[in-house]
Amino acid sequence: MSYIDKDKLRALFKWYMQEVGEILVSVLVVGRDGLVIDILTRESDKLEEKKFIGAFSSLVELVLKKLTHDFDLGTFGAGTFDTDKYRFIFCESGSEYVLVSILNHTALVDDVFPYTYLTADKVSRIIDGELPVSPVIPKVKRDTELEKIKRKMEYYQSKPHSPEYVYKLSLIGDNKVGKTSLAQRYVHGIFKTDYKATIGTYISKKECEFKELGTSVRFMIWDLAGQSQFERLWPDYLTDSRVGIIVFDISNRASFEHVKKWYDIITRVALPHIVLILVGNKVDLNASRVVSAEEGMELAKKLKIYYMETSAKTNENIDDVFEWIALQIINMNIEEVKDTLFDKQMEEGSKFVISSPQLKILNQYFTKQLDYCIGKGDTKEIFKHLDILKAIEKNKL
Ligand SMILES: Nc1nc2c(ncn2[C@@H]2O[C@H](COP(=O)(O)OP(=O)(O)O)[C@@H](O)[C@H]2O)c(=O)[nH]1
Ligand SMILES: [Mg+2]
Repeated sequence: MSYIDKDKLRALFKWYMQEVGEILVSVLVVGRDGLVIDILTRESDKLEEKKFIGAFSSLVELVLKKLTHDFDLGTFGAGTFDTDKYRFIFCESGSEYVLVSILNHTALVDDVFPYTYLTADKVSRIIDGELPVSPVIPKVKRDTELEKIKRKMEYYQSKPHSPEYVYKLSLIGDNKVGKTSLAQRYVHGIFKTDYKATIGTYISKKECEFKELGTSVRFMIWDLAGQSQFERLWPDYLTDSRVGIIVFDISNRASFEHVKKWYDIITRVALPHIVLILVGNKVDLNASRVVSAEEGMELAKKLKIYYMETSAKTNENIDDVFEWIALQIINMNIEEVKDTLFDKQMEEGSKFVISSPQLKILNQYFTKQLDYCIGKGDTKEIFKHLDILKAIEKNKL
């Protein structure tokens, strides 16, 4: 077994416990062989830990047998098990490990599951050790209908967003279309052919910087697991998205046919004015293409969103997708145009403030981006934005 960053694991466990609350009494990572890799209990003394390892060990054979059976069938292993004192959630964490959460017997597992999958995904990446992993577990919102309406009203009444704001960007689409590859390519600049299936969701952060514009847009990227066993968690993970990238694989017809389904899912729970883009990935596989660029365009037009074709493998148009989104956001939030760069001021909570010369650059960006974006040129939306930009520019010069 290679080196495992246990400090990182513990930090992650602490976050997990903090977000779930008192009902989560212990967290363990266990190998497929039943060996405990690490454990954290709420009362952090050795005796307590032994007690939980004991409680767990009595179940280990039974549960691992079931999980092993699921593993062998190639399906995802996650399940609950109740004793009179505790509820256990067993969740596969990579192919070799299981995350075991020991909860108070009164706990409602449905409230805990979104965090469990997040934690399990991070555990597998920490053990993998190849890329940096943040131990931070963000809040996952489980809203009632009323809360949803309240939140939307708050959104309409709230102050405009500053460049300090972090935009929640959700990658959605069928399993295996390349969502994780796209995110990893953009965030880490790499492509691997053996990404483990995402468990629940995977989160990373990235700032899209425009040096010439003196500004940037920060993204928190939520890479959703598209497998249907996570279906009931999708609304929890997608709530509050401000950006959505709907991905399909140009060599997989079914993934294209499911785009509308994904569009409906995200628009139902996202905030108003979500920036959406449709991405046809794997253009390097042109020989086995079964969805034409025209079809992609046509569908995007119908949904009134933009279309781009990418390859996470060859890095084609990857940065452009995110740049395009960031520009949309800047464009939607331009507040004021000052004449020189030196006048540029940034108040707390203000929108993006850019100078006239910068506005020109922004215009250039938009024009450049238009070339990449298939089928966007003739959508009304882009012209509207360009017209607004031109109007601002005219008044100021
Ligand atoms: N040829 C090619 N393969 C890709 C591309 N993007 C992803 N893949 C492969 O498709 C498979 C699924 O990718 P993954 O990112 O895990 O998909 P996800 O389930 O949507 O997250 C992996 O084997 C990737 O290596 C691409 O642009 N071109
Ligand atoms: Mg994935």
